[in-house]
Amino acid sequence: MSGITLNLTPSDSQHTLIEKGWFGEKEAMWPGQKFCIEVKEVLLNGRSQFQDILVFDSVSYGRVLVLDGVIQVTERDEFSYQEMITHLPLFACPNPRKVLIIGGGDGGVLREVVKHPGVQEIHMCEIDDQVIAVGKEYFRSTMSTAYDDPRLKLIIGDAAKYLLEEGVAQNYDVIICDSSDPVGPADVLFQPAFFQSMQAALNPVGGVVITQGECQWLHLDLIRKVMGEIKDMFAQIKYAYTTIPTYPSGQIGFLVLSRDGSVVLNQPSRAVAEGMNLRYYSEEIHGAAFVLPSKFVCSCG
Ligand code: SPM
Repeated sequence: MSGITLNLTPSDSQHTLIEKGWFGEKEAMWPGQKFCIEVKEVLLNGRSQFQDILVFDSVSYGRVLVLDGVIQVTERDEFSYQEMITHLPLFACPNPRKVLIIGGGDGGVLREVVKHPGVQEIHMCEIDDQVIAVGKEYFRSTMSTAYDDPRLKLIIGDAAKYLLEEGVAQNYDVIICDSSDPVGPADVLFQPAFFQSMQAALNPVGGVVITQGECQWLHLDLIRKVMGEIKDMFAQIKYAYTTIPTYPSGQIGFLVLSRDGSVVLNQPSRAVAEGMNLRYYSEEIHGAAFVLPSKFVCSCG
């Protein structure tokens, strides 16, 4: 963590998203609908090399982090996303020892990964050190709580480049791609070449990849397209989802992938240990997350 300091240039653009005390999300990926949150106080509004960053305290959702006009986390419901994108692959993987987090600079996924005592090495590749700095400054007691864990190696850089150059040698047991949406810096993380790099970096025996998989209600075409593009790369391609009120349409999905046909993706391979302090994930919800509505199951099952 040392050496990363908050250093944003001024940005006014996100203030246009706050009108009469209400923040309204940019709706580029969900035309015709807009989620709004009542603002108590704007704490930060600036621009990093990669994106606009806004932090505000809200009236009913706690502190909120917004990147490029899109809500990334609110303190009230972030645990649903962070626990599910972390514990679905970590509990499905029979023996997770080495984990890669892609993105995740706010620290929430890292907070969950460190709860697994069997994990020996955690690599996190985040392109924007300013998201880490913002997490450290504004979410230090809620999300950015594990940056001092001795198992962590932080890589500030482009995950696509990192995986191409270093991935094959790593043999990760779990890869978690905690990306923002495919508009701006995260676009590359939804391309087939990036999935190929994750496949090459994954342990072929028992390894599990999970990626932020957008929303069944809004992005079925995108989900179907990505699943089609990667169908020859993995022995198993499954889709799961979680509920979360502050993401568009109240839910977000995950692509859950393995090169190993024998890994059971939709069930935990171990019991939840005492003291993990989980608020959303459970053995039952692990299985339920893979049960899709019949309208979607034919495309994503
Ligand atoms: N560690 C939390 C980072 C959140 N990353 C995912 C954000 C996705 C935001 N957009 C959701 C749109 C879903 N259709």
